[in-house]
Amino acid sequence: MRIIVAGGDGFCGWPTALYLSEKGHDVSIIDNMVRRKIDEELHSNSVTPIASLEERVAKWKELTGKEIKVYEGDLNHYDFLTLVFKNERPEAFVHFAEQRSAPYSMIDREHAIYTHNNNVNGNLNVLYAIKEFEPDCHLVKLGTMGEYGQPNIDIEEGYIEIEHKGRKDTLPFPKQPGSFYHLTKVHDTHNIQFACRIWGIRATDLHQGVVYGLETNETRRDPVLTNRLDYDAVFGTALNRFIIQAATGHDITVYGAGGQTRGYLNIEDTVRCIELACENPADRGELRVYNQFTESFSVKELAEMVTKAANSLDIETTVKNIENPRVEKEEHYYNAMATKLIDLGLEPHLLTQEVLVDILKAAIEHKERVIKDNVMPKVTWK
Ligand code: NAD
Ligand code: USQ
Repeated sequence: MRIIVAGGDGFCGWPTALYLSEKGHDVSIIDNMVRRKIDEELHSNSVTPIASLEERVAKWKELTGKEIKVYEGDLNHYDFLTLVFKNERPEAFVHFAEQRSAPYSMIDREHAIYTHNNNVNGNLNVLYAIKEFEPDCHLVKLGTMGEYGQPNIDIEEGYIEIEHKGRKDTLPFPKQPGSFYHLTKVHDTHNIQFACRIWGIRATDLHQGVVYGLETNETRRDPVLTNRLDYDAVFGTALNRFIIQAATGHDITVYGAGGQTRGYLNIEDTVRCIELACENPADRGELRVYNQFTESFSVKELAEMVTKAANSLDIETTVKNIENPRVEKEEHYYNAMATKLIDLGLEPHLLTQEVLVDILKAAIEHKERVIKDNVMPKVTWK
């Protein structure tokens, strides 16, 4: 298949581009490199040293003979996007290219507005490009489990059957997102749903949980292919942060009571889920929603698991319940469904002690790169 991976220089996008290329697809990357610029803005970095995108794709070609084309540009520049669509004529458009940090979106008004402009308008451009140039192209869009929030009922996969005053309907599951970032994903979902309904676009919205890990079979092939690994309080996500904190002797930062429960998945499952979504396109006019995670944990449980893994390498850790910078439920019911990707053939890589120790070893290898001042949270929701 001809597949565009937008956001193909990022944490999820880069290993996905490699995986799809390895599987024999004709892959092109779109990226405007804004994530690397945000590192400069935040005076932060990836724990793992990362090569430039140019070096990455050149190394991939040298090792495999496979070419991944690169289009450096912004989804918000419609002329640029038009050109890519005309050149590539994509059969699937995998859309990772958004500002994905909740804390970044909550820094101040400018960052909230940037996140909304970048994400909502970029996605609208993609919808228009599909309509205008490749109406059969399947949009595989990265959404988030955080669109649903933490309701006191089971979370279904996108839709819920409701009986109200004697009548029944299947309706979108209610959304209660927890940051301006998570809100952009809800807006995207609504725009995609509308475009499917009025223009007959085909789309799959992957409501992904928090991703952990860093390497896949493809990125392990050479240090130049290594993936990024974020640890700072703005872009680092819970489990990866805890592992890096353990590696550097920092306290493990559980926010508040620590009962916050989310769906999690290994980056090795992210790449496979994208492949499954691409191989099973939605029908014209259909918006499919898959919940993309494999296991649920509270942050308290994650801290305990990381402690055990660290102890097995003779590393002592301290878990600290620090004041929660976010406004969120700290103890709540959480039972989310995620069966559709399993039905399509996903075989989850579960969070074993072995997996934790593996990520911990990668963090230890590069621990001198961690800028300690970036670890404690400074952005607050209020
Ligand atoms: P990332 O920031 O590492 O990667 C995103 C990439 O998109 C970056 O390389 C960035 O430069 C690029 N980009 C951003 N805006 C762009 C634009 N307007 N035009 C072109 N390129 C642009 O993020 P990630 O962790 O790889 O996440 C990828 C997607 O998956 C995001 O949409 C995110 O919301 C979603 N997601 C991520 C996680 C996670 O735990 N990392 C979990 C659930 C969902
Ligand atoms: N948390 C801690 N300590 C930390 C960091 C986080 O207790 O040091 C807590 C947070 O308060 C939150 C939970 O861990 O309750 C998850 O936070 P996170 O930073 O790991 O994840 P989140 O902000 O939700 O965002 C990440 C990605 C985002 C994606 C989302 C999936 O950055 O792109 O959409 O995970 S989900 O959480 O399912 O919405």
